[in-house]
Amino acid sequence: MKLTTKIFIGLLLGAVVGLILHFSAPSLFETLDNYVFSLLGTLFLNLIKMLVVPIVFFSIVLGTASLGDPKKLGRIGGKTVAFFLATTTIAITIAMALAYLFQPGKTGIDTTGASFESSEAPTVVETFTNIIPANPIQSMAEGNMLQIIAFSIFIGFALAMLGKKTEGALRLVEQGNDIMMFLVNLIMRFAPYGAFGLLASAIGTMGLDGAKAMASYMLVVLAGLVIHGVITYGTAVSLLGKMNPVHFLKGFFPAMTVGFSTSSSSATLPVSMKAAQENLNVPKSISSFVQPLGSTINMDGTAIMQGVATVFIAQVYAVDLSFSQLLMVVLVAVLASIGTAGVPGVGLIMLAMVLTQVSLPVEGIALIIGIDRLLDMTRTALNVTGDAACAVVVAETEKKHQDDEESPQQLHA
Ligand code: DAS
Repeated sequence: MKLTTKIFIGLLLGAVVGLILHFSAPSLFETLDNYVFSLLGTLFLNLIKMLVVPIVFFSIVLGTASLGDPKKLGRIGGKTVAFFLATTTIAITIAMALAYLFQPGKTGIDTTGASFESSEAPTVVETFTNIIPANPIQSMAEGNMLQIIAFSIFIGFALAMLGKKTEGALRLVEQGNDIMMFLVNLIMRFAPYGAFGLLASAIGTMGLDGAKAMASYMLVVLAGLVIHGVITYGTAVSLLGKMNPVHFLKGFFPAMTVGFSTSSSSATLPVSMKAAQENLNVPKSISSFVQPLGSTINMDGTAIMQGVATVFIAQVYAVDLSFSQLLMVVLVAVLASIGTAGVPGVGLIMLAMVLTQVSLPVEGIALIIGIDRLLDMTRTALNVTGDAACAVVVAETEKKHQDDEESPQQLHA
């Protein structure tokens, strides 16, 4: 049986058991929650939290190193990275705006009992000044994600500049990243049981309010994905890519369905590149640079989930996020997407990192973990679409250069 099906079953069972116990046997629920549901949920959450720091380190070092020498990155690389950073920032901004507009987390769920340290929010200036870690090992021990990301970018940059001299170290990082991806897949096998425990506990505690909160969270994320896909990518493809957005959508649809069904940008890459080259006339040279890079460092769908989830969890726990904290969420999510590899469930692990950075309880993930696999399918479809939109735009803007570059050859021909 497919893992997705198992997670659905865990999800459904958790919701049903939680609701039945909530209304018919609250005392029995208490006992089961303490010895079964919370145990399963905490185990799963800790497995996820265990991987956050090493995944961020290895994947961002690798993502940055794969950009190569900035000088060699050149025009195409510069345009590609600029497009990725711009669209990811727009994505998370749309996501947080929608979450504030529709307030999915304001469901009156009583979370006053929840205890978590919400450290004093740093000002905007502090946010930027203390990005550079005085002691990277301490940053890792404390889970200071912005500092870990900054340190990882420096290491990746050094690997890119030192090239052959440090190919051994680069190989080591690649293997470290492979180990992390293996562990993500291993942990996701436990997801059905974790989803069951977390959902039974959450629904059993909150009743229908909890179910309503999850449903509204899901709808806001889906709305963000559609708005970003239609407006941001539609505008970029038609204005910059000089392509009819409907033609773009039709041409790339086969890859979107593969992204949806696999929940993995990396697994979808061959189909994404084929669709871009054959249906959207993106030159192979541009497609084979932009799309593999994008499947690693560009995940707008994931950023949208993280933006909505962060505001949603803050609302559920009645935490007012300050402006600098919101800025921090954008920064961390954009920088985190540099490393997030395209495998199922990795966005959820990165969400734990974003929540840590703004001192929100990672336990809040319990509310959304059950339905995350479904959302993972939808956001992966958007992730791969963003890479294709970038390829179309870069290809169009490169045309005038390619004409110039081709004309000398024509003269010699
Ligand atoms: N499943 C990831 C991808 O492949 C996205 C995510 O986990 O958010 O793009």
